[in-house]
Amino acid sequence: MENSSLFDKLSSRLDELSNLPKLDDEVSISKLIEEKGFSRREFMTWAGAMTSMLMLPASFTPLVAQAAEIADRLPLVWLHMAECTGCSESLLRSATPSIDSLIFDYISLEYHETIMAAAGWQAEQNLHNAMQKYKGRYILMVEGGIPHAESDYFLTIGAHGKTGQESAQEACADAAAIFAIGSCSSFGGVQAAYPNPTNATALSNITNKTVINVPGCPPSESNIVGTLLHFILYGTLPALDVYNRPKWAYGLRIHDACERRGRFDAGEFVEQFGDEGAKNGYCLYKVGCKGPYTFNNCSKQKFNQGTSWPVQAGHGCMGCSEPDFWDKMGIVHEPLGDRLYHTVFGGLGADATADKIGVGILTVTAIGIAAHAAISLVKKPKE
Ligand code: FSX
Ligand code: SF4
Ligand code: F3S
Repeated sequence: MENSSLFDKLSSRLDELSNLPKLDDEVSISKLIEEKGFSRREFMTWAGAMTSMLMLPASFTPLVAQAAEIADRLPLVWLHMAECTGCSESLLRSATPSIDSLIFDYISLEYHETIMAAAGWQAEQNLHNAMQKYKGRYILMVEGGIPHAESDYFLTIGAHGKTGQESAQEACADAAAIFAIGSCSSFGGVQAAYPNPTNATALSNITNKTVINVPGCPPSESNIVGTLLHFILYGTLPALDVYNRPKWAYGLRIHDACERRGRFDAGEFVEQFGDEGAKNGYCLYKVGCKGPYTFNNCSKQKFNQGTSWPVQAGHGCMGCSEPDFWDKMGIVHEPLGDRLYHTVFGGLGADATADKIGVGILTVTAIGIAAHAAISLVKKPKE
C-alpha cells in the first residue's frame, strides 16, 4: 500500500477510536504523561522511536503519538497462568516510570492480577464484569504456560477453583484481540520443559482463536507496548512469522544487529568468561551465545528504556524467544552449533564453523582489499 493511503487509513481508524469513551473520566493518558514530568518533546521522541520500531516511515510519528494517547479507550484484561511474572515485571518495575509503563498501567485498570487491589471473590467479580462490559472489545493478554487436558488442575486459581485453562478459554471467547505475552504463553516456556510434569502448553493450543505470540523470557517492554500500538493503529493482525510472532519485532536474528557482530566476522571470540577477549567485548558465541539462531530485536531495542541487553552486559543470548528454548537451546554456556550444525564445513563442528566463518569472511575481505589496492595501483596515472 502506498504510504499516503496507509496514512489515511490509519488516521481514520484512530479518529473512530477517539470517539469511544475513556476508561477513566478523570485522567487521560496525555495528562498522566504530562503529570509524570514528560515534556511534549520527550513524548514525541518516544513516539518517533516507536514508529521506527514498527517499521513505519518517520512521517507516521504523529499517528503513533495519537495511538498512544487514545490507548486510554482500550480495556485490557491480563491473565496470569503458570509463570514467574517476569513479563509484567519487565514492563512495570523500572526505577523511573517510562512512557510505556504509564500507558500500560492506565489500560490495565480493568483486570491485572499483579497490580489490582482486589482479591478473592471481588477479583473474580471484576474479571466477570470487565468481560461483560467490554464484550468483544477488550484486548486479552495472557502471561504463562497453561497446564491442560487431564493435568489442567495443576493450575487452579481463585475462589471458584477454576483451572487456568478454563479462565483463559472464557476470556478468549469475547476478546477483540489475543496476545500471548512471554515465551511461556507463546510456547509453554520453562513449565513445558522436559519432562513437563504439569502438561503445560501454549495459549494457542487451548483456543481456536488466533493468538499473536510476543515471546521472550521476558519480552521487552517495547515489544509489549509496540504490539498494543500496532493493534490500535491497524486493528488487524500484523505480518507474522511461522510461529505467529510479529515480523516487525521478530523478523531478524539477534546476531544480525549485534554490536559484537564485527568480532564474530573477524573470528574474535571470548574463550571463557573473564578472559582478555571478554574484557575487550569479543563475540560470545563460544561461551554459548544463541544469537545466531534467535529471532528478536533485543540488539536494537534493548531493555529498561534502551539501557542494556544480555550481550551488552557480557552474557550470550539464551534464545529465550524461541520455541522450547529450555530444551533446545541448552546448554547455556556451550555453543549450540556442535549439535545442530556438525555437518557444516565437513563436520568440523560449531567452534570450527564460527572460526571458519569469521576467518573465511576476513580472508575474502582481505583478498578483496588486496585486489582493490592492486587494481588502484595499476590504474593510478603515471606522474
Ligand atoms: Fe517469567 Fe512471564 Fe519467562 Fe514466562 O515471562 S520471564 S517464566 S516467559 O511467562 O513471567
Ligand atoms: Fe553477538 Fe552472539 Fe552473534 Fe556473537 S554470536 S555476534 S555475541 S549475537
Ligand atoms: Fe532473550 Fe536473547 Fe534477547 S536471551 S532477551 S532473546 S538477547
